[in-house]
Amino acid sequence: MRREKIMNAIRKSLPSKRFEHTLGVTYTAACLAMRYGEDIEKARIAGLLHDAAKYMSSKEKIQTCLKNGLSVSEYEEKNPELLHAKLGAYLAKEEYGVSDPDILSAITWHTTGKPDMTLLEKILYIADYMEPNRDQAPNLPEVRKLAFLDLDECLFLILKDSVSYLASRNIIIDPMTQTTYEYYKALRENQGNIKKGE
Ligand code: DGI
Ligand code: FE
Ligand code: FE
Repeated sequence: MRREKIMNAIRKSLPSKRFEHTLGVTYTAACLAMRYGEDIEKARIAGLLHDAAKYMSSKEKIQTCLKNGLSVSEYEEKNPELLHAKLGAYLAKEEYGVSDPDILSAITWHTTGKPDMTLLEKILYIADYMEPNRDQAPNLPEVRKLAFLDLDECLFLILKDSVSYLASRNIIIDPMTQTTYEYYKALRENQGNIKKGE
């Protein structure tokens, strides 16, 4: 499906607030793609479709995964909201005809992140967190500035704040969120040592 067609279909399928967020992610991802030399069109398609599965019910999320051979971990079973990421990639492929593996994997990992993300995965993860309609997260001004200066440093700050937010609200942290946080924390510490010549 062409981008305009995808946008019209997504506009119809999401509540207006979520569509506004979706456009915010799309434009923010496009800006980051410009900054870092990623394919702008891929960033826009990933942005448009990343939350496509957000409004399936929990039951529908689990059933759609099981029916289509997508894994559901014990954490995902307890927090089916997490499944909207891999189901977004599923809908992107099956309903919107997206076959590009870079786009599908960026959508799959946009909620938890994963260690050693590709450029497009980082761009979508960061754009989702900092798009202009977001106003709840702490440190947004710093995150927004860092995004254009140092992607890995920006990821670390987002992951640190997300893990402490989830912990402070007694929300179970998905192992992939935790592993991603530890990966980018270690990467940052190692790079710090290299800079200091250790
Ligand atoms: O879909 P969005 O709201 O745009 O953003 P998102 O895809 O980052 O999803 C945010 C939701 O995912 C929010 O309700 C918190 C939840 N979430 C993110 N990481 C974890 C998590 N929930 C649990 N239980 N564990 C996590 O590690
Ligand atoms: Fe999401
Ligand atoms: Fe989102």
